[in-house]
Amino acid sequence: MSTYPHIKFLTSAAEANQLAPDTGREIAFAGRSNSGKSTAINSITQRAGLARVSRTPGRTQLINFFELEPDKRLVDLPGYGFAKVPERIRIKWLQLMEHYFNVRESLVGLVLIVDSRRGLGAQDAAMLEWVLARDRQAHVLLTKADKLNRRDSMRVLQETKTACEDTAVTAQLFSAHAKQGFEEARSVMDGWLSAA
Ligand SMILES: Nc1nc2c(ncn2[C@@H]2O[C@H](COP(=O)(O)OP(=O)(O)OP(=O)(O)O)[C@@H](O)[C@H]2O)c(=O)[nH]1
Ligand SMILES: [Mg+2]
Repeated sequence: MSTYPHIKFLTSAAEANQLAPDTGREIAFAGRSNSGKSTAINSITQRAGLARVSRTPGRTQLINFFELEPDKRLVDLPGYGFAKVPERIRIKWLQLMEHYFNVRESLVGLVLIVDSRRGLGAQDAAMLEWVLARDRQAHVLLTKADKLNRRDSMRVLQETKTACEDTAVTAQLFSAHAKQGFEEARSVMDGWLSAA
């Protein structure tokens, strides 16, 4: 299974006109601020420090593009749901995300990052609706599973699956710290990137 040996940072976009060329296939990572998006990208690609891990929630206000190989990309989307973000930043985020999801032909799937201690929230559900409405795939990573005991982590996984049961959305437990769920995530992503 691929661990993407040639992955490299491609470009950052703060504005709609700065997106990477819309060719080939790409997978976007989205989630609340501080849910563990950048950490998940680093873990799945086995490249510590590739996507910056923030100490201050909400720091990543850019769309960051990483190239796995020519015409295959991962995209780290700016987080949402951070209470202290000013209204004008929130509106800008919404406009940039709407633009991205509306125009992006190369987007094949969304990896939705959800802190397993919080579970799926209203904004996460809205994100899933956006991608499902555009006939894209979606997979939920319930991160920081190392913070829960086995019983609680199984409960949140089951609740997430139940919430998504009428859709094609899949879900799994994930922990960067415990190195849990990397292969499962990679195999979902490889399937999306290689499908005809
Ligand atoms: N215990 C534990 N902590 C984690 C895990 N993954 C991420 N974290 C921590 O969660 C915090 C946020 O991680 P990031 O990867 O920066 O989260 P993000 O979603 O990219 O955050 P923004 O870019 O600010 O939206 C960091 O302090 C990480 O060390 C995990 O699997 N287990
Ligand atoms: Mg980040």
